[in-house]
Amino acid sequence: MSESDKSSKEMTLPPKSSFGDWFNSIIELGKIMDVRYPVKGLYVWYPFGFGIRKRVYNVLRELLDNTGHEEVMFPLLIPETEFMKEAEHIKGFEDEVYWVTKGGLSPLDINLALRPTSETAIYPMYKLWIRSHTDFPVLLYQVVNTFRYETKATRPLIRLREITSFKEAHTVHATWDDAEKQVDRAVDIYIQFFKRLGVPVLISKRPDWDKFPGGDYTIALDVIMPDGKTLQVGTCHHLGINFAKTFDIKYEDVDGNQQYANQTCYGISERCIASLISVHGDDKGLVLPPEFAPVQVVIIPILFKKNSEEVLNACKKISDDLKSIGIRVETDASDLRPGAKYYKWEMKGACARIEIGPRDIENKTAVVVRRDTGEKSFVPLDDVTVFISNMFENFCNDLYEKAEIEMNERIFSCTDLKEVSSKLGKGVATIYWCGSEDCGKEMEDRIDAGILGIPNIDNVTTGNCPICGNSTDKIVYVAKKY
Ligand code: A5A
Ligand code: ZN
Repeated sequence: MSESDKSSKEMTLPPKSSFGDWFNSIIELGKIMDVRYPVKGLYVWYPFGFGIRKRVYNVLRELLDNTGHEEVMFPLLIPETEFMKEAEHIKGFEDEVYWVTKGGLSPLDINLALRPTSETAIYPMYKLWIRSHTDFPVLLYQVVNTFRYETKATRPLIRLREITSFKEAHTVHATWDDAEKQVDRAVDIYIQFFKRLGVPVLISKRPDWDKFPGGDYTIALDVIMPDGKTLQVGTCHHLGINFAKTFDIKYEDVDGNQQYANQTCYGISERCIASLISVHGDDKGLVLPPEFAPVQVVIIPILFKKNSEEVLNACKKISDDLKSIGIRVETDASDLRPGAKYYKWEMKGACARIEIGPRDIENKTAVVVRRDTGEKSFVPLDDVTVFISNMFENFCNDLYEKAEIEMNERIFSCTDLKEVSSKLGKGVATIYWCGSEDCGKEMEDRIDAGILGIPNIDNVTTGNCPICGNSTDKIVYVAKKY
């Protein structure tokens, strides 16, 4: 038995109500990542976890490819001379950059940054590629690893020093308005993406002091995690012409004049998988929508001396039928007791378990147990395939609806800061805010929590800013943030 098998054998999953411990344990017990790699903030994907990751990113790629984006690949190393060009951008990232300073034993002529994000790698090339208004829109993305020397506590999937699954899109447009429309489209794509994961999100416009360094504004997606804290799972930035000026990205407009290009960028990391696991998982382990479960159905033969061959044959038949319609099935005929097998496959988030024993053979039925609800059905052997495919059709939507109800129960509309404080830790509070930075920051100090931003919902009522007392129709989300 390997070390990791031993350690996970000894571990049991804490209840999800102790979310921090639950999350750390499920990363190991669910075979998502090995956290024992000897560099802080770097983790190793297990094959099972990577199977989930692969399927999640296939969906992300599909959504981008179907909306006119093209995938590319830029270098990991960025020369210091390019990195240092955009003043705001540097200010935002300089504490977080890893530097390569030597080649072998010799110091490099120009130090090289490990990309913390790729604006300064991509935009010098955009300068060369973009010539005319007919080149627009440019819609490129890449899925790469990026490096950020994070100083807050690192955690697998949530705060990494090597982000392994950084999807960044970088788009170029003629006008500011065109770029604004692209930001809206990007937000829509991300909402659809999270819907495919069954994960409801909150959308808000970040306050100016929290926008992307070098951008005009940022729209962010946040997920309310089970402990009531929010996780920023995606961001879409309008970059205006700030980077175009720095990197000299110009195009010839219809009248033959040279203009600076308008740009956007938007990113998603493996935090999307953190939210997938955290929102749906339960006290027994992973719960995954069928699209993302490496093993969708597990068949468990209940074997006694009597009829064991018939039981195995029936299992084989069902397994073949399910495979023929593209379902990922595993038959667990190992020596473990049935209870131990249930435990193992519940932990791994198999969406359905099929049990077949001698009595089932006599009745020509199988027992089918649905992972998320625990619902048990007796299904005629000949109908199992149809039963499973019907179950899977609604599975993700059911998860989404449940999660959406839970999310809405965790949004509290508040009228004063005392009320806000009493709700933080349970979820997100909304409160009026005049919009001034002074009031915003004082509010954050007083409640010891963060402003997420102004939600994209029409607010028709007015109220008073809790700091200056001025009347306003703006409300903000505030929360304890990851
Ligand atoms: N170039 C743009 C897209 C960019 O870098 N935006 S960003 O800085 O906001 O990062 C994009 C997303 O990556 C964030 O919204 C967040 O969800 C995720 N992210 C940022 N730092 C991370 C870290 N250290 N570990 C995991 N995910 C991170
Ligand atoms: Zn105010």
